Amino acid sequence: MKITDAKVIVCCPGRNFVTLKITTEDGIYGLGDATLNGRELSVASYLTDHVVPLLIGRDARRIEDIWQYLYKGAYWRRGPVTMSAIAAVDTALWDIKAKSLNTPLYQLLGGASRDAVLVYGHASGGDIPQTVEAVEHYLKLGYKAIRAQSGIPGLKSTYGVGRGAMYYEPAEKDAPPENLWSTEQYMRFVPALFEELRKHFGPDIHLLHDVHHRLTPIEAAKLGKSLEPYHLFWLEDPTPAELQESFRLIRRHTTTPLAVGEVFNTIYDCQQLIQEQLIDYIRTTVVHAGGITHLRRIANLAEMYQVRTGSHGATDLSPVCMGAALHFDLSVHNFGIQEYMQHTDETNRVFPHSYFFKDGFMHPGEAPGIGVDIDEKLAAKYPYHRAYLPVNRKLDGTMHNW
Ligand code: CS2
Ligand code: MG
Repeated sequence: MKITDAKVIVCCPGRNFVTLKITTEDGIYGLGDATLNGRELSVASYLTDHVVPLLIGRDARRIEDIWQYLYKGAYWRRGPVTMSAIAAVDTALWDIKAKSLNTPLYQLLGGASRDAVLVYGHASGGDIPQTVEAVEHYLKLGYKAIRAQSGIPGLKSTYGVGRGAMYYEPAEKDAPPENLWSTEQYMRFVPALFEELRKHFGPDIHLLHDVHHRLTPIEAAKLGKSLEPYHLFWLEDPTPAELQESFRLIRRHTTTPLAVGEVFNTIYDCQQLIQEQLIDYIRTTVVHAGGITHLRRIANLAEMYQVRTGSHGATDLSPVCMGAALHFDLSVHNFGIQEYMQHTDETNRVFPHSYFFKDGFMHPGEAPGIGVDIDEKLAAKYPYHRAYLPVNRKLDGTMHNW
């Protein structure tokens, strides 16, 4: 089953997406997400200029060999651009293989390990009452797990706090916005937010919180400890994780479960975190961590150490990634939870899909392959628009973590 064509489609139905479409000699095609928020065109070029010429004529069924060929053959290993490009090829090849066998992808990954996939949604507000309202809204929609973020009194803008009820978008067009940060104000505020949420909603709902890598290990340890009475499902990215051993310090002080990994791109980024059992959930994704093939490797390592998966699923991961992620989630034994930030209607129209949400759970659907398509004509009506993630400064103007 020779690959006859591979092309990169860049579009911006509200936000930028990079999609790889691989076609085979018998007319079957597969899709892979290659979106790297704020650096989209570098992956598009990596694919078009360096990878696509190597794919033409290759047997699309040799998924593992093509993965190794692209990873080892490049000489330059790892990194978000390389691994997102490899992920796109890998996802498209799994899509092709499942379509050619006329089966939904999860059946090739060992079949369903559960009936449906638990997801969490994003509730946020400018202050505590607005965040309470947002959580209430998600509960009404049927969500069983909700991430709560709130604006901090005295700080003009806070990352991760949405401007619309459902379609929060982290990147902004043309130039990176600048947010202001105060660790002291944040650390005082967050326990009060969760105290209020537990008062309103009781002990049963799963509550999550994302720190966005903003604290030092000892600050993170203190925050985790102060949140213990509110028994969070997880505390995410408490500190930057380049130094995996920093999690030892956090772990020593708190039993609040920890989730890390949305910015990781290989198993080597989380090897120590997993093997020393320093985290509870690994958040690597299909698109940024080398595709289904590499994500399964990470999940298998994690399973040995009782670490569960909790893949990143923000709106900058396209519906192609979401579809692939749901097949992975449904099949992998040590699944924990999947993030689900809903895409806009215009994005959903460009990427028609079989996956669906019901009562707090999602399912990839039974369409052959990953069950996500692209309407190329419609995509062409939304040209690329340069956009960036915000940067974060302390009150005195110093650049802060992330
Ligand atoms: C966030 C994201 O979803 C999350 O957990 O951390 O908003 C993340 O910052 C963006 O996806 C970055 O592109
Ligand atoms: Mg996050």
